[in-house]
Amino acid sequence: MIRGKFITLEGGEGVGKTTNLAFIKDYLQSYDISVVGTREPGGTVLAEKIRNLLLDKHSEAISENAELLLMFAARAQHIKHVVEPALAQGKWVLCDRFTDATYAYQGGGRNMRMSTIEWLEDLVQGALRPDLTLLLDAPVETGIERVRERGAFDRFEAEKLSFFEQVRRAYLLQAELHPERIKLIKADQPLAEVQRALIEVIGVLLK
Ligand code: Z5A
Repeated sequence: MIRGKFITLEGGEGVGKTTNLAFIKDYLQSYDISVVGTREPGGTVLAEKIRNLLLDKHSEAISENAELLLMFAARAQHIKHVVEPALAQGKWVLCDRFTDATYAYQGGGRNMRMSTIEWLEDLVQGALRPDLTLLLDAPVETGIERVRERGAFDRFEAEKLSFFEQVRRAYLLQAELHPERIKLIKADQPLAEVQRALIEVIGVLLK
């Protein structure tokens, strides 16, 4: 059995990850590829419970270390029960956020050490890395404006503008560090243009 491909979608709030995951899934299925769409944090029953712990606002502040470890605890469950089994069965896995989000939010946003994240990445993932990462990039204000229309903010969405600027910078740094894997897509253009760019990049994997 040929192992499937692992594609991740990344970017700040409201850049269009969820919208475009559905679009890419349909596109790949039109090529008779079996696709599993999933997300992080989450993707399994236990990991979705951890997601709720991470996104809900609590009276007790979550420490930065607890936040980082909960992200990787959810990821360990997700890899073991969803990602690895699907790839081994030859399915393609499309994931809304993965470890680049940890580098961006916990590393960039919270100023945590990148070397600590690297250590956890090796521990939890072993050799697993995405085959392709689509980084949707737009000015922070554009994404926030889109998300604002949705109403109530979660624990991350309630952060200050400067936090999201740091997240964006850290994502762009990840793209510079891994140009083979991470493809930058300009997300502040009409959806049809974004999707044209996505198809162009994904086409390389289909060849
Ligand atoms: N987090 C972390 O800290 N560390 C980690 O390791 C991981 C995650 C894995 C949950 O993520 C939180 O977890 C997240 C980071 C943290 N923090 N926050 N906030 P999430 O993925 O659930 O949260 P999100 O980024 O806020 O997702 P989102 O708000 O759903 O954004 P999106 O999926 O990128 O956007 P969308 O829902 O597809 O689109 C938003 C709206 O814009 C919608 O109305 C679309 O129709 C519209 N849209 C999309 N594209 C366009 C274009 N091109 N033009 C116009 N309108 C558009």
